[in-house]
Amino acid sequence: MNKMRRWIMHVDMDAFYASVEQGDHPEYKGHPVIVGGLSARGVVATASYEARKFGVHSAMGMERARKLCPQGIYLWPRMDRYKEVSGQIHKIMEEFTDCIEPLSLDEAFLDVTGIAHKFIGPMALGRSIKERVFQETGLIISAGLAPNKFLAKIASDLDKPNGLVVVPYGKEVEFLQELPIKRLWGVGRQTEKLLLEQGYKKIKDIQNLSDERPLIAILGNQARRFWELARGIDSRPVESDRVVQSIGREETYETDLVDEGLIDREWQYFANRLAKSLRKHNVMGTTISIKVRYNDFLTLTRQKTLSIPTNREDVMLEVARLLYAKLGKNKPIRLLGLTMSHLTAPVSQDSLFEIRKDEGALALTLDQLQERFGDMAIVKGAVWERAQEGIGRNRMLWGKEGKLSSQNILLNIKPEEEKR
Ligand code: TTP
Ligand code: MG
Repeated sequence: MNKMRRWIMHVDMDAFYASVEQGDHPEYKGHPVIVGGLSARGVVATASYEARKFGVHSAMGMERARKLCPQGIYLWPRMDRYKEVSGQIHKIMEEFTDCIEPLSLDEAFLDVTGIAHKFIGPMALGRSIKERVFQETGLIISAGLAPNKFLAKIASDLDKPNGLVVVPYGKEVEFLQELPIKRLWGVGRQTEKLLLEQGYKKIKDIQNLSDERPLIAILGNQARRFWELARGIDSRPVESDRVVQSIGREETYETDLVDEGLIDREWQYFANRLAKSLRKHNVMGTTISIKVRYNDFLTLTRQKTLSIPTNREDVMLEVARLLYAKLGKNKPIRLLGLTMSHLTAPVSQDSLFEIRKDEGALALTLDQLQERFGDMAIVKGAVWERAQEGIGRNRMLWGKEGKLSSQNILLNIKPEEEKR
């Protein structure tokens, strides 16, 4: 392999959660396994390839899945176990390179440029990593190797399961030409619709343009980037140092919320938990967002950016209440969420609202007590009440043994560079 050439690998585990379950329970092997929320409003997180034959897939309602595949093995997710396996896989990857950018528990980019010369070709390199992972964990990854991230990501998906696809240098344009334009990064449904209306169906329709100008009307300042992607040009590096970009919490309710008192108590609860998460990550933030989904699935988000960063529970609560009040809708609510973004290192002042000076200190003490005596040992009245009820009633998709699981804590992680 040519030493000078950049080689990027994208790996994605096949049917990750379900495969871990099959590995841990050999009796499930060869059978349709469906992992997800098993409650009435639960959603399929993933389905083994045996179950996919029945038409079951991620994000499908659990009731529908059960109808399609009544003989399936239905399981709650075991996030701790998946995290553990994910860590194991990460370690194996580190045997090859330390330039790894994890995208989720089961997906990562690897810059393998530095080790390419040790292999006969990219195919051999890919096979070697796949084999190591299989030996150690019994799990199968699909991988793509290409001159850049964009192509590697597409390649890993093309021959799933157990795929290994290499995009050789010089074949970038050919590789992309027949793919639908929605494969271009950043093309969401709306953009796809606009592009289709203008006659851009396949990536080759964009490749045929001599420059990006005809795309500007649709894509604005992103036109150049899309035009380059269509030609397989993408110079972004694999970012191994990543930082948390936002922290939030959201919940889907088994029973729609109508009572304003209960809704307010949710904001109190969210603000309390969010403040704790921010302190735990030792960050503050300036942008507070709420998300409200009504029972007709209308989903609204509103945000407010403060002039100085905060991690204060009362500030977040006030902002959440204000934003919520402004929505002015009177409809049953299916989901609520509260998120803090534009995170920064903590600053000492926080005088946006009139608050007692010692509140910051009090908050810290509460955290320390909670650490010692468990999460619910000491929390303020409404929050405590809410937490008690949450145990029975408001469990999330994933909530299991009376604990609000980490699944509803949204940690949005982005590469450092994008944050700057
Ligand atoms: P994916 O890689 O999208 O799916 P997968 O690994 O199950 O299957 P494959 O890659 O072979 O198509 O997601 C990885 C894990 O993330 C998946 O096992 C379960 C979880 N997940 C959800 O919880 N909800 C979702 O909607 C999706 C897509 C995934
Ligand atoms: Mg996967």
